[in-house]
Amino acid sequence: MGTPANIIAGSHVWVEDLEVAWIDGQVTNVKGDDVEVHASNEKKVVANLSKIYPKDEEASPDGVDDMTKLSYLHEPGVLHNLAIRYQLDEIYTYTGSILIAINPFQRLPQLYDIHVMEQYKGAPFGKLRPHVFAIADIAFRAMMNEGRSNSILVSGESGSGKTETTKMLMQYIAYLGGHKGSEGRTVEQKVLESNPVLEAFGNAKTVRNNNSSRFGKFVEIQFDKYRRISGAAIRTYLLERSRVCQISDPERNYHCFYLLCAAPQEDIDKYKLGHPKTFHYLNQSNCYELVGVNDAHDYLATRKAMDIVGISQKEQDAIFRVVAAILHLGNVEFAKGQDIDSSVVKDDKSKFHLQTTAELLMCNPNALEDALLKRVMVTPEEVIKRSLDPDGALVSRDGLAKTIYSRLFDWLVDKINFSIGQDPNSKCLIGVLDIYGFESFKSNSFEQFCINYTNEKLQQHFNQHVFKMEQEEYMKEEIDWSYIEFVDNQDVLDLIEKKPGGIIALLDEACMFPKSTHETFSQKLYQTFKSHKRFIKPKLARTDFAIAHYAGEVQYQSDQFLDKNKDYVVPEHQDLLTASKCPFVAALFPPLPEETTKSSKTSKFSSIGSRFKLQLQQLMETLNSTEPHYIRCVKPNHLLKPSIFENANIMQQLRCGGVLEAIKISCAGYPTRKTFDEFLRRFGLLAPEVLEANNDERVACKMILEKMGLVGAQTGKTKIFLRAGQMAELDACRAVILSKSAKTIQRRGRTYI
Ligand code: AOV
Ligand code: MG
Repeated sequence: MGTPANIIAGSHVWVEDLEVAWIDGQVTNVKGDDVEVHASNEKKVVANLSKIYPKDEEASPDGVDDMTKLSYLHEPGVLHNLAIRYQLDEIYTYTGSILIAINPFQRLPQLYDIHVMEQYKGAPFGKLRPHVFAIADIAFRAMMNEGRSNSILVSGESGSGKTETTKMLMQYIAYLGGHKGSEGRTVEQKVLESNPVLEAFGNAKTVRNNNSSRFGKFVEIQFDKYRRISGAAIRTYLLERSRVCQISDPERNYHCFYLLCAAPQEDIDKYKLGHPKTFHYLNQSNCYELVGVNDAHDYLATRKAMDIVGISQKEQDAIFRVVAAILHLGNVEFAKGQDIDSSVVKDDKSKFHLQTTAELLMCNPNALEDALLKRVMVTPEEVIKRSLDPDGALVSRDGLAKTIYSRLFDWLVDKINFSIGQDPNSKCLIGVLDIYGFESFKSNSFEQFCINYTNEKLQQHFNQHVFKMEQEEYMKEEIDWSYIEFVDNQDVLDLIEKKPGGIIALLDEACMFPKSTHETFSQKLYQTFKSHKRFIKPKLARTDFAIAHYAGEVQYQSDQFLDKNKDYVVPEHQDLLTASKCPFVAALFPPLPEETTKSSKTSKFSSIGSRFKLQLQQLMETLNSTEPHYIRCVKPNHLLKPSIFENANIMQQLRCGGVLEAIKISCAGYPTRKTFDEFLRRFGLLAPEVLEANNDERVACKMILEKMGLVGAQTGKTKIFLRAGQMAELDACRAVILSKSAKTIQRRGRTYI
């Protein structure tokens, strides 16, 4: 970001530091390209001139609310500005029209109460302190004024505050477009209450976040012609299924399991529950409780939220019965049977849990045992029952648990959507996207692959919006503009999703070919992408592969990729549950159409990766038809504690999210543009004489700009391009004129406005 100018002895500067990213100091000597700095931690540092940035000594001690107002725009300046604001509990900062939100890790209720909402309603952008409400307000007003759909994209790494931010956005949108004063369950109430329900079943404690969303979510709020909320649709993406059966310390399984174990005694007895410690699916980790969370209270709260979103008592009972059944199912263990490679239910304890699972799912216990232990093989000659060995039975058990849980989650989403209702006549909507952030763990599997793929897609959308579209537009309009370069990530996306030949396509191929293993799959990847810039074969790994993502390199373990990509319900499990006496359970497993059951069971599979890719494509199409707004959430520290601002870590997040490039572009460019016609309709009243003179539109716009003395604004071929802040200036003048004329009209005894 710009090389330093005029660095001499005595200059106040920022210099790179391994520990705190950037440290300030004063130059003591300059020798050629070497600069000697006396840093504020009393250390002497010698650094190359290109690594030194000037520090603004005149800068306000409280920082600036929009980075584009910084006089020196560079990484240390941006970071320092965020740091001083964060210490003052100013967690929001703009960079042009993008909002940066730094997780406070403490409740700040005064920041979100109803009075604050009132203030932001209709307030010109930039007039009040930066806020999520301001972003929701522009989206809402843009929709009102232009009749166009808008979307708000919330991104950031795990634990950075996306879900909390989304909740505030929804609350504010409900406040703006809600049915004020109406009794009962309004659309917006149902939308808001869908949160605790989906969180209970789709969120869990991870090492990064005590309430981590393990699914992606896009909420589409529909408005009627009076711009009131008339419907909503919630789309979810790829719930992490493996968590149901496998967790590692100190993480937890999905919240609903612990809530249910803390239910009132009556429910505990009904479902034969006990302490979470007694269940295998929960006791693989030693974490049972969350600080500040009361599971007993949350159980009741979840049921109340379920009431509001329209889930009946009967359905609620069935839902929790299924949740309990999964816990019992996880406790069924297996031992070697008499025949080779066969297995039996291990002991009385396991038999009890098997019996209880069958009771709760209302299916035949013998049929359940068979479904867990045996597979039916159909050969041209005969139908034979083959036994599974204890390991096979364990896989079968966990597969069943995962399938039931993911069907349950999908049922909840469908039910909520049905109960909220869609407005088929709605012409405009506001979409809010809260999707899992970029993940890179020690061990990364298919889930991380899909999550990071999603983030690549969104990053491209962001790039396209902020970078490509700006530049293309400037070039098209032939206005003065010097090209700013940025790194596009299309090559990573090609690597993953290209058809044929991308990783997902190769994975599908491997899944369809019965002899494939993760070894053959990895070999195929190594061969195919030998010279791909974004694909890396790690030196010491035999089957791992790495991708150079926009946010950094991630190494994936391929061993479960094939299994996890197969959305395949074992026919025995399917038949068992279709036959359940409980209509709720049976409905989770509708009978398969004739055709699929007849065709060969091994070669047909439905690919999770390909379906996910399709879902993402659809999401992108929806987003592309809207006017996007971006909120970048930042996680200030890994301890999840207030007031700790880890410089290097935050710098990395700003870099990954493209925030630094976006700042540069929005500063250098023209963040506001209006067609001549739009501009004249809005600002013609600033110069009525220009309109009266019947000038050509372009000339008229130019004359208005000149009259208002806007320096730097440009007139393109079809549009006016304004520098940051100029729109607000014009709006302020317009407001003065409007209020004057309103007064005149009122004085005449008639009120129009
Ligand atoms: P995420 O959605 O970005 O992570 P969350 O929104 O769940 O992150 O935020 C994590 C935690 O940070 C919350 O549980 C709160 O304790 C705290 N927090 C975040 N934003 C605020 C706020 N504005 N005010 C107060 N506390 C906040 V993930 O879903 O893991 O990618 O998968
Ligand atoms: Mg979340």
